Formats: sequence, structure tokens, C-alpha cells
Amino acid sequence: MKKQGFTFLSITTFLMSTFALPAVAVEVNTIQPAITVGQWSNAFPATPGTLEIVDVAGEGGNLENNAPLGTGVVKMQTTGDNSSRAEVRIVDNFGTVGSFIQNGTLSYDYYHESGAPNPNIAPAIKFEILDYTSNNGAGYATFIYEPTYNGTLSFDDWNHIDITGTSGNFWHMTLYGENGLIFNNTFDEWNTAFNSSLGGGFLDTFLDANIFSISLGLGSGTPGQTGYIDNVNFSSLDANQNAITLMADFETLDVAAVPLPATLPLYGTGLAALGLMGWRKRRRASR
Ligand SMILES: [Ca+2]
Repeated sequence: MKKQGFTFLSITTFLMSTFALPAVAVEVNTIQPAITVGQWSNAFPATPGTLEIVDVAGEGGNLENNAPLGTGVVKMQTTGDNSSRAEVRIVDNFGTVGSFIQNGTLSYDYYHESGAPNPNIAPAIKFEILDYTSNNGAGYATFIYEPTYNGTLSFDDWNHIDITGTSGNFWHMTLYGENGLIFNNTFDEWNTAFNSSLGGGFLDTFLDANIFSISLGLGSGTPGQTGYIDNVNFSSLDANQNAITLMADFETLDVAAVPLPATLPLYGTGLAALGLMGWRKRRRASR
């Protein structure tokens, strides 16, 4: 009981301390090397796999021509290692499951290459869920939306995915001790399933569980895959009915737009002056 009290307190503190989410589209230029609350981060920095923001301008084909938002995207690759993962994650307060079912939207775009070792694998989108009022000791799980369980995959092109609480099938990694390996349940259907299996009168429902991260990624168990994602959007309402909005456009930094430090032109002038002196010396010597 003491441990549960501590967990409740620390999680509540965490949720209250998270940053307010911006209400406008944000250009994301950097993936943090390890989980940083409120920022897009590498979810598995110690695991083989690469994750980077790349510019697809000049790549040609649909990868470039149908890029959903700007020319910057996140490229993710798993290595030949079966444990390899490439996953970008943002940890923050994304409201309750109940609010998502009632008000929420989630969308992203991914590019799916043909010729991959496993043609059924495309970048998935995930929620981490924490039911911090859970009293049965199994109130944490990751819920995973995989394109392959949600219709026909389109190869060598960008695909746009729209998800709500009543559309979009997620499987999960064991919430409330229940079997999560059912691949055709929406969040609304999971709520019905949990209510049914947990029995009537159970106070601790799925609806008050908190969504505390959003991830997009490949792996594990899918070596040698390449995927691309961009244009990630989430919206819902918090406990006070205020909007929670996430809009991410991944772009590489425009180097030309970064102003030179004030000392650099002077440094350049100094180099030119030194060069001129050398030229004069050589000119004299050659006379
Ligand atoms: Ca972009």
C-alpha cells in the first residue's frame, strides 16, 4: 500500500509538472538523444537502429514528390539485429483515454518501401497508458496502432492515417492483466472489453487512465527495415476541458538561414589581409 501511495504521488507530480502543449504547428529540427519531457526524443538510444530528420528534396519519386509537409521527414532504420529499434517519442500529458474516445483525434503520415525483409511492417504509432488509480497492479501498457492491422498497405508512397477513439485498431502489451493480442479493437471497443472482463461495479475503469506519451517507430523483431514519418497531429481535452494540441512538422535546420556570428566577417577580413600580405611578399621576392 505504501508503494502505491508513493507511485500515485510521483505520477501526479509528474503530470502536474509537464509543459503546456503549444496550440500551433511546431517545426521540429532536433530529436533529443534521450527522453526529454515535452520534446521529441529518441526512445531507445542504447538499442541499435538509426533515427534522424532528413531532407527528401532531390530524392525523387513519391518520397520527395508526395512528402506530406515540407521536405523534412523522420527517417528510421533498424539494423540486421533482431533487437534493433528506431522510435521517436514525446512524453507529456495527453489527457485521459475517456477524453480521447470522446474528443480525440490522432493522425500521421508514413512512407512504406517495397522490397523490405518484412513487407507487412510500416512505422507504427503508439500511446503509453498509465492508470494511476489502478488498484490491481497492472495499470501500465503500450497501445500500438500498426498499419498492417488497419487495411491494405500501399507501397512506395506516403500514406495518411486518421485515428479516433472509435476508428483505428490498437493491440496492447497487457493492461489490467488482460490479453492485448487482439488486433481489431478500437479504444472504444477496448473500454467495452475491459468493463466486461473486469465485472460490473468495478470503479477503476479504462476511461480515467492517462495517455502520457506518443511514439512512432519500427521494431523490435523487424530487422533491416526503413521507414519515414512526418506530420504528426494529436488533439484532445484536458480535465478542465482545455484543448491539448500537438502538431509536429519535422524539418532539417535551414543552415543558410542561420546568421553568422558578428565576429566571423571580421575574422574573414583578417584572413584576406594576411593573404594579401603574403601575395605582396611573394611579389617582391619574385622581382
Ligand atoms: Ca516535414
